[in-house]
Amino acid sequence: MPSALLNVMVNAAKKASVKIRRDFNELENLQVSVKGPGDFVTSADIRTQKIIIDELTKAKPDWSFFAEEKQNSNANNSKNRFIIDPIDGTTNFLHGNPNFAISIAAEVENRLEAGIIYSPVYDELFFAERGKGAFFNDRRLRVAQRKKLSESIVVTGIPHLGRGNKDQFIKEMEEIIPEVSGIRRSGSAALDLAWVAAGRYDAYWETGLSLWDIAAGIIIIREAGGVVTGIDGSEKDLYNGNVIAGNDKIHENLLKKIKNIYLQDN
Ligand code: 2AM
Ligand code: CA
Repeated sequence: MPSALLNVMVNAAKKASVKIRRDFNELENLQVSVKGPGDFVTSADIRTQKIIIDELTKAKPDWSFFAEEKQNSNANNSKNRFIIDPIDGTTNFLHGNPNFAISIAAEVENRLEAGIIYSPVYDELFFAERGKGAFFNDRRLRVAQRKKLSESIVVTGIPHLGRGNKDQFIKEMEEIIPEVSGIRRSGSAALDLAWVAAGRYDAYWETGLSLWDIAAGIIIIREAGGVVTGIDGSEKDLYNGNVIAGNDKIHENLLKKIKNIYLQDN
């Protein structure tokens, strides 16, 4: 049975999604406008976040928020907070690509207690609570059980104009390409983590993220029996937005390959 806290988070995401889907369908018309869809998307992000925060505040008025569009709203001394990305995969959204999601995590006494990732267009909900397992809609989630990188599909982020370390990424690719069954790039860190939890990907790594991109995914992966750490293997590096995730064996194998490259450059 999902807890009251989880229900509040799911309801907030679903309420915001009604508007997101409407905005997503409007994008087609905006592509042809002179100004283009960029500003519209920014305001879609802000509007979505407001709906989510308003809903969460009704249920938990004394909690604080750590969220992409306004980094520390309601800043108080609360040890309880929601960590929110209203639209993770904004570039996909902007291009009419449905691969984006709402990500909401709840931290109680400074520890991750619950996480949800909801994709409004696919209508897929991934969620977890500490000690209660991870779920996809009503089904229990398990990470994939493959033990060899040679059988694995791994997903990552790719540097692009204005973001990321190209040289580091190319070194990583030289290591990883000859080892794996496939490499993917989806554009939403939250969905990448959810899909690793669901066994659709065997592993994921990416650097330079923010906590709101990954907080819900961290608890969902762990409750699905997976391992997620920073790229130096630590929890601190994970909370700095550098992520590697998979089942224990694949995580260990991938970490061995990526860690040294990462440490040379950081
Ligand atoms: P966003 O869509 O909410 O911006 C894509 O590789 C992932 O990186 C997405 O989850 C994306 O989140 C995130 N991302 C894009 N730009 C970022 C930035 N400047 N800092 C942190 N994360 C970013
Ligand atoms: Ca994001």
